[in-house]
Amino acid sequence: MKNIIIIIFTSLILVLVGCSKGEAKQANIALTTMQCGMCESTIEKGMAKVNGITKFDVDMSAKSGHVTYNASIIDLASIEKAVSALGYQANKTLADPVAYEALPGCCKVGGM
Ligand SMILES: [Cu+2]
Repeated sequence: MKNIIIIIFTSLILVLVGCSKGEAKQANIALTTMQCGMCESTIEKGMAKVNGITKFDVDMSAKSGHVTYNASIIDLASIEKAVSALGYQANKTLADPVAYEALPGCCKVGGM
């Protein structure tokens, strides 16, 4: 009887740990085309609206983003697309040309 309780308990814990691990994922995204603090806030504000993204921190000096997301709602490719839709390159996903054109001059590559 004691053994059965231990087995049930152990499997319950394993299931709980397994679930939380499967959902919350983290990744670094290279944001090579960002130029200034305005880019940072554009990306952070834009990403905050995307369903499935829990957190998106932009590191200006490193030109990269650290994202925490729910893998059962969104995948990395969709996150890259969402960044692209804001006018920025994400990893190897190129910026959406229309969104890029709409960016302020200071936010364009080599812009001023
Ligand atoms: Cu900018």
